[in-house]
Amino acid sequence: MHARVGNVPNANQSHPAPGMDALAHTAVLALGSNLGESETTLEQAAADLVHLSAGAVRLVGASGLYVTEPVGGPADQPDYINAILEVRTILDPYALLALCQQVEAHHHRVRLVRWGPRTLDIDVISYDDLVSDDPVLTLPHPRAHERAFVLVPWEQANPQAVIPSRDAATGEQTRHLVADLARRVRAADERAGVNAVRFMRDMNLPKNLFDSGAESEGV
Ligand code: A4P
Ligand code: MG
Repeated sequence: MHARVGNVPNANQSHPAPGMDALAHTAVLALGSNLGESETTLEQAAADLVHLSAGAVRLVGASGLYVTEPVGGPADQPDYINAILEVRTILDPYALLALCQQVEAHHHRVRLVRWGPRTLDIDVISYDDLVSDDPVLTLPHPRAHERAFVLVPWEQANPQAVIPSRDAATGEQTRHLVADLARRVRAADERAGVNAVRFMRDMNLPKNLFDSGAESEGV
């Protein structure tokens, strides 16, 4: 992908908190945990994303916490807690990924088994309308469009959300309503007689993590 934005701060650099109107990009992050105190970990991770970025990331939307059945990975791993955050940011996509990995490390994430149990996973699900097949940062996340544990909370966080994709045959970029994809995966679950994604409760997040919109409205 060639989406690096010139002169944007790195996630590890310290810089003054920008005004809301400077947070030009919208990204969607998926959080998952099935080890340790998962509910607290996800809420703490949301705060870490804002604080460790020194304000270069602010929240604009958050789903509730969902209890979800593990997809793939070793048999008998515990259920996950999953959630979605919609953020505004000045970080470029790679700096945002680095920030997510920094927050994962902060919560003692270790990588032992693919899709194995973890204290915290943060995936970049989408970043503006970017479509990229870079293995370091594939956008949108390559499995997001088929995963109930992403789509159902995402629809809750933003019922109007869209996910971009590129037609493999024509190379043309298209967009799908997340709500439509969520309906499809829920229907498949119903047919299979499973309830793989269950709403648990709202996330407990302080208001100051959120973009108030005040600056851009001139308030
Ligand atoms: N990478 C490429 N694109 C991205 C992206 N958009 N976001 C690279 C984040 N990372 C991306 O990730 C492996 C590598 O993917 C990174 O080095 C990064 O450069 P990882 O976090 O180390 O490993 P992972 O999360 O185990 O791999 P992966 O392939 O992202 O896993 P998935 O597909 O996200 O699946 N079931 C339930 N119910 N809930 C879950 O949250 N999660 C997984 C992980 C499986 N089953 C689950 C859940
Ligand atoms: Mg991951």
